[in-house]
Amino acid sequence: MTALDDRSVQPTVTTGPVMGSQKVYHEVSDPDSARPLRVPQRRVALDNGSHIDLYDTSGPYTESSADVDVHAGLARTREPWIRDREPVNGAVTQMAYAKAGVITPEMRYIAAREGMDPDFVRSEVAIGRAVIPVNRCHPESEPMIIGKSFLVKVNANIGNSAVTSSVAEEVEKMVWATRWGSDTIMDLSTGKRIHETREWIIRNSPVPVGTVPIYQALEKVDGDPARLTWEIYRDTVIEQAEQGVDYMTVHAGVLLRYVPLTARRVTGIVSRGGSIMAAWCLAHHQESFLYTRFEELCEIFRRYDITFSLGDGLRPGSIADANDEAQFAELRTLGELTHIARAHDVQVMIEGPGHVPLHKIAENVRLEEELCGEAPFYTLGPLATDIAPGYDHITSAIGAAQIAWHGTAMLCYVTPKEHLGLPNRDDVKTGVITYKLAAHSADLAKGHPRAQEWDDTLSTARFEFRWQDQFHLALDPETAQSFHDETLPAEPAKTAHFCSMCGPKFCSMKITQDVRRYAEENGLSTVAAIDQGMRDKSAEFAEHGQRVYLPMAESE
Ligand code: IRN
Ligand code: FE2
Repeated sequence: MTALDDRSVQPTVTTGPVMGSQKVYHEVSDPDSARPLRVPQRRVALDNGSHIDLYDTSGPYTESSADVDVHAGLARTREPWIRDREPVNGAVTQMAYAKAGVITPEMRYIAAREGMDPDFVRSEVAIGRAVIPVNRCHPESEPMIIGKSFLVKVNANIGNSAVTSSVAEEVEKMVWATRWGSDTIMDLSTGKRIHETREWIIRNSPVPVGTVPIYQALEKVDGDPARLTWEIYRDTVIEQAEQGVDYMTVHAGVLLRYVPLTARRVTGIVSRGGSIMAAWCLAHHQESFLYTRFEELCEIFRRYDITFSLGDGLRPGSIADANDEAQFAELRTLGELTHIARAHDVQVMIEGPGHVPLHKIAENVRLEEELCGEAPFYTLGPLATDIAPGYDHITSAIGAAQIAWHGTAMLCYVTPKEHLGLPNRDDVKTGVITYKLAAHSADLAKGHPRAQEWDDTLSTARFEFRWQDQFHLALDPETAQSFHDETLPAEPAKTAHFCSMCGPKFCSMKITQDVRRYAEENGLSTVAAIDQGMRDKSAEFAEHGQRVYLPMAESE
C-alpha cells in the first residue's frame, strides 16, 4: 500500500449517499466458508412507507458516514476467499472452478446481487457464456458478472492522455463513474505516470478495472509501433497483472493479411490498439506477436485470473464501413482465440463495434455468438449514425439499447466528447447515465426478473404525484429534481482548442493515414500488389513513414 503514500497526490473524491438513497448490505451466507457475504444495495425509501433495493456499484463511497481514506485503499475483502481455496487442475480461475463444479464465494455473491441461483451462475461461467473479471491481485473489488443472462453491464473509460488531466482527477472520475452506476471502468491512460495512476485507481476501485496494455507498451518505446516487441509487451502485461488489472483488451485478431481489407474504407482503422498492431505488422511483415504468442499470454492470464477482452482492432469507424470484410475476418480470428483461451480455463469476452446502422446490428450479435461460442459480447455503442458529433452519447445509446436487446452483455459508454476530446467529470456522468438507461431498456425487453420492478415503482410514484419518490427513484435524482424545481438551463462553457482525446502519439486516424500513404506511394492498389509490396518493401517502410516509424535496425 506504500504506493499510495505520495502525499502530493490529493484526490478529493465524492462521498455520501446518492440523493434520497441509502446504502444497505444484504448478508448472504456462504455455506462452504461459513463466512457472511455482504452484498451492497442502493435502498430508496418511499413516502408510502415501502422501499425498493436497487443494484449498486458505488462501493463504500456512498455509505452515509463515508470518509474513505484514498491513501489507505479499500478493504481487501476477497483476500481470505482467494487464500483459502486450492487450485483445481492446476488453475485458480473462476472458469476452472466452475468447470469443476465448485461454486466460489464470488459466484454466490453475484447470485445474490442479480437475484439468480448460484449454480446457474456457475454453469454460465463454466460454458464461457458469462465472465467474472476478478484478478487475484485486486481483492478490493466487489464481484460482478458479465453475460447475456444477467443484467446488461456498463463500462466507463477514464484515463489521462499525454496532454491533459492528473492522477487525482482520474481517481475522482473512477469514484464518480461508479457512483452513477458504471459496472467496470477502464483506465486508458497514455500520458505521464501511467503506472501510478493505475495503482491509485485499482486500490480504490470497488469495480473491476480493465486496461489496454499495448498503450503502455507503446509509451515504453517512445510511441514508435515498429519498436514494440513481445518481450516489452509481456513485461507490461505482467506489471499490470501484479497491480490487479481484472481484464485486458488484446487486439490479437488484427492479422497482417487483414490490413489490406481496410484500404478502401471510409475511415480506415479507428481502433488505437488496432492501428498500432497494423503498423507493427506492416513494419515487420510478420504476423502479430499478440497472435503468435497467444498461448503464452493465456498462461499469464491464467495465473492471475485475468479475463481476455479480445479487441476489435478492425471495428468500423463509420456507418459506411459497418459489417465489412475486415471486421468479420477479425471476428473469425477472435473466435479461434476464444477456444484456445477456454482450453486454458481463461475467461474471454469479445469486443464489438463501433459505428453500425440499426438494420445491421442483429447480424453482429448473431455472428459473434456463432463464431465465438457465445462468449459475452462487449460493444462500443454502436453509433447508429455519424451525423451528430457532440451528441454521440445519444447516437450510440440508440445502437447500444438495440444491440443489448439482441444479447450484448456489456456496453462501453460513449460520452458527448467522443471524436472531439477527453471527457471531463460531467461528461463521465452523462455517459454513464445514458448507458445505464440503454442497458436497463434492454434488461426490460429481455425480461430480467428484477428489471421491471424499478419502472413500476417509479411509474406508480409518478401517477400518484409523489414527486420526491419520483426524484429519488431516478437514475439521476439531482437532475430530475433540479429540472422540476427550476428550468434555467445550465451553461456549458467548454471550449476545445484541439483534440485531447488521444494525444499526439496515439492518434489512430494519423497512423491509418500514414499506412495509406505508404500503400499509395508504392502503387499497392490490388490485394496481390499489396502482398508483393509488403514482401519487397518492408525495409523501405521505415524511411517512407518517417513521422510515425523510426528506422528499423534491420529488415527481412
Ligand atoms: C469496447 C468495445 N470495442 C472497443 N471497446 C473499448 O475501446 C475497449 O474496451 C477499450 O476501452 C477501448 C479500446 O480502444 P481501441 O484501442 O480499440 O481504440
Ligand atoms: Fe468513432
